[in-house]
Amino acid sequence: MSHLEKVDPRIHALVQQEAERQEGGLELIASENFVSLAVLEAMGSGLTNKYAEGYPGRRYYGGCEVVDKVESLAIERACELFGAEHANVQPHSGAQANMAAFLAVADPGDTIMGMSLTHGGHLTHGASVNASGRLFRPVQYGVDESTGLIDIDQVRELALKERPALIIVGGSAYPRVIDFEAFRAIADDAGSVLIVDMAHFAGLVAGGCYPSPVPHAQIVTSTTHKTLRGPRGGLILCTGDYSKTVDKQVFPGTQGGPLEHVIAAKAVAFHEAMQPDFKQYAARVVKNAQVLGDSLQQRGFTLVSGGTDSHLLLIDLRAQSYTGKEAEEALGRAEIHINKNTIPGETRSPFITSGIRIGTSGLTTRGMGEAEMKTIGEMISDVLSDMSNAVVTRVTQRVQELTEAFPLYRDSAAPISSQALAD
Ligand code: DSN
Repeated sequence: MSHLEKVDPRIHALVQQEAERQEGGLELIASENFVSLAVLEAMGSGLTNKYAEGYPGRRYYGGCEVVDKVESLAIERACELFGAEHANVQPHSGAQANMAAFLAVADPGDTIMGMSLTHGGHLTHGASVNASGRLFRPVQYGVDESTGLIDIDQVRELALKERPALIIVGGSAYPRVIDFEAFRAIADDAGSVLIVDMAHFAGLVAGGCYPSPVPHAQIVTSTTHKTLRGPRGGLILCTGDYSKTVDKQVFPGTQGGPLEHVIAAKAVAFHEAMQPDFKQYAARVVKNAQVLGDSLQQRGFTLVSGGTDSHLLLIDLRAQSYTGKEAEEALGRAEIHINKNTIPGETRSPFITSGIRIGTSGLTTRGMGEAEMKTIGEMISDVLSDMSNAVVTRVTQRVQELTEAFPLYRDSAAPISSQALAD
């Protein structure tokens, strides 16, 4: 019996239940992935007990000699993995990384420029409901609605008119490659700092199948848990001349004590991403997304931008008789997990939406390939064209066959719920 089971059987049971849910379903949420047991073990370690405000060698607490080594290793590996001059591995999340990056180059009240949320950007890139849209003066660019591609002429025009302190590019629902060089040229002409939020595609950059923003942007922010397949957390990379200001805005600017157990897990994930098989993984993620996209297109679905260069697909449901919310719920009943998502030109609320977003990072981690993606495209299409219980039941059986053929943690040395918690 694990300690957790002995001390708190209710939470233990819920952890177990979630482990079974993950094992038994098809996780196609584009921002999710499955960490290795090594990452999980580092995250569940006693490093959580240590306070370490400050940075390696310059802490506000004694006894930091071990966590200094952990954090230094994480920094060193992040720089090596992405070819960056400086890394800050302390942001607790992508949102925190973005806020610290913004405050490093802009003051409250300054103009900032980011891609609108409904066009594939992110909440933290200046949306009115987010602190980024309240502390700063946001101006937003978008995609050309007829192509689904970033309208670089609009970006240039807006940047030269508004002369923002910063331009941020990257987001949560843009499936295509971004021209970072063009963004940097615009930022230079407008007197702005270029920040790239590579949260979604960081693992693809690490695996060499998506262009790196690092040579072009002064600051690159990321999460570590999406395609990069690390623990839930944030990361900032920057050029040497921004290192001091970025570090200052993470701590003491926006955060207190770093989560050294999570930083250790980030270091493990960076190490894993430097192994040759991670390159193959990243390439398979993209190929799988393309095959799944083709399969859905063959069944009559419309993909925003016509396809993908990454791990994610954005499906435009305006020609269908159901909303994104209804699609998410119907697929969820069959244990196929995707999320409703706004699309460019959205007219419905973010709780309803006219689109869904699908990603292949998680199922690729499970070992699924092109044949499974074709099948999954058919399963998604079957459920969405007939949401009856009979179809859902039939598809759920196929989901079970697939998940049993591609175990997640079940056949590992220890199950997800007890690896980090075992005696
Ligand atoms: N909420 C994340 C996503 O799903 O893309 C981004 O922060």
